[in-house]
Amino acid sequence: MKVVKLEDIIGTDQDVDDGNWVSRRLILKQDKMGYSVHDTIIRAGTETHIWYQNHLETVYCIEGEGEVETLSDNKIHPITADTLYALDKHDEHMLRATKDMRMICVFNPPLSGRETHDENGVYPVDDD
Ligand code: 9YT
Repeated sequence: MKVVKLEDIIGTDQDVDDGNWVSRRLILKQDKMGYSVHDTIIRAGTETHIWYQNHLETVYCIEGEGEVETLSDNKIHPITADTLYALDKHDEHMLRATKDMRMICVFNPPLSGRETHDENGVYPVDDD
C-alpha cells in the first residue's frame, strides 16, 4: 500500500504552478492506478480556459468559490465547497475563481507529472 502526504509533495517535481493554479500531484501514471489524483488550488480572481481533449477529469471542490462556464452552451455552473463536476464529454470550459478554490482532481488517463496547459487549455496525450 502507498501512503502520500501533501507536505511531502509540496516543493517537489509533483508540485506544478501554472500561474492561475497550483497542482500538487499526489498519484501519477507511474503509480499504476490507472488515474491520477491532484490537490489543486485555483487562485482567486483568475479565469482559465480548459479543454481536456485527451483526458476525462472529475473535480471535487472542498473549499472556496467560483464557477465553470461550459462553452458549448454558455451555461454557468456555480462551484462552492462540496460541489463536484465531471467533464464527461471533454467539455471545453472556462474556470473562474472568486475565492481561492481547493479542488481534488482525478484524471483518466493519468498525468505523468509535469503537464501544464498548452495555448488551447489541453494536456498532451501520453503515448508511452
Ligand atoms: C480544475 C482544473 O482542471 N484545474 C487545472 C489544473 C488541473 N486540475 C491539474 O493539472 O491538476
